[in-house]
Amino acid sequence: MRTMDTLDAANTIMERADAIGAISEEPDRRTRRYGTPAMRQVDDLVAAWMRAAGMEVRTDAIGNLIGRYEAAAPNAKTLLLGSHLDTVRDAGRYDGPLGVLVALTAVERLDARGERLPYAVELYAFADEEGLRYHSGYLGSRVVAGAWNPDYLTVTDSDGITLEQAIREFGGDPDTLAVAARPADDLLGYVEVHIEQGPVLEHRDLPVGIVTTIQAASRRTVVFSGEAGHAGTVPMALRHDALTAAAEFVLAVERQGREAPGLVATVGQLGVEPGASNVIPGRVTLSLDVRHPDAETLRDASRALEERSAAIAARRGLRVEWNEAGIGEAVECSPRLRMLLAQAVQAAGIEPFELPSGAGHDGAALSRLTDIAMLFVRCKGGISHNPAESVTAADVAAALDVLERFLTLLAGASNGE
Ligand code: HGY
Ligand code: MN
Ligand code: MN
Repeated sequence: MRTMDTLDAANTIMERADAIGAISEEPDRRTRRYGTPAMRQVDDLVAAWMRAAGMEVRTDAIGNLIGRYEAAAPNAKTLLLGSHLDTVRDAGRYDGPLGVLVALTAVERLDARGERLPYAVELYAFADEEGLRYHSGYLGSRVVAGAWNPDYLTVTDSDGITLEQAIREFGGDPDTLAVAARPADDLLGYVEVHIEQGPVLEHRDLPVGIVTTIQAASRRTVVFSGEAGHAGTVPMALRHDALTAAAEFVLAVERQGREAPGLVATVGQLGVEPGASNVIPGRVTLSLDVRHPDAETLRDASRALEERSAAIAARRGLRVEWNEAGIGEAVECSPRLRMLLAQAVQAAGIEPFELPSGAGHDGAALSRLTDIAMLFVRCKGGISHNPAESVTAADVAAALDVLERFLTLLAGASNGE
């Protein structure tokens, strides 16, 4: 049974998640895109909590918020903790913020006890994990990991604002992003607490689980170009309707996802131009998110879908373009850190259970820089990317308890070096 003060701390985490969740750029749903005033508001709130927890606070060249809690002695190693504060559209309260808040609370409780670890702790509240505004997720953690691609800077959002402008307006410095990577020589690793966003822990009746791998993922846009025309005069047989071609392709994506074992494939966005009820759609842009535990299988599935889209376009007399998007390779979590997490879970009186992550996380980007590990927290019905996302204070207390035990075990295992 968790101690009362851990449960009290978990209740504070829930209250803080509600306070963060109340901040949105849209009046009737929870949305926080990179670089918006809503993100500034959340960063200011979290920065105040970080300072009150005894951390030195700064922001980096892309606007990640970073709190550092010094070690007991100088020249010690550093453990990175973190997650993200941006959201998808119409989001829940916990995807991202829960990880930041559990880590922040663990540091806050160290500070309250006047304790220092033999290593420093740096807490990253990443500025853009979901990629909602610029369609290329993990911008914040890519900068930290040294995986920044300057080509991103010219991408525009739905208002025509380039990422470069957005970074400057957010107080960042686009000119230094390519050299803003965090040095890795002092790192002990990166650990992220995150909701599972799936039903497995609930099914196993476990409050937390340890992540084995983060699956490979690709995100791109596909454009079908046909011929806009008058809805009343162009005979059906003479049309080059971009929307009906896209619709056929969307169903082909679903079929491929259903038929290929372990594959998931999603079209989440679809833009129809010119978008008038009496005009045959001339151009459709759709998003394509494809994932699989194995990157090679993912590449094969993407190739098959590209061929499918070309066949649909040819038969209907249209053109189709695929914009090249990187494939995020599948990422193994560190056996060393997983073993320490398992010991911490066991010591917390919970059965250690390992599971893969279907969702992408900042840890995948940071795995270029250092060893990573993730602790999943059960979420109701596995629902996420949905305002109905929900966790219990008891499970949050379990995660906090496990993280605190992990910090102690890491101190013993590393003694700061
Ligand atoms: O898309 C994902 O898996 C993550 O939520 N960005
Ligand atoms: Mn997330
Ligand atoms: Mn997410």
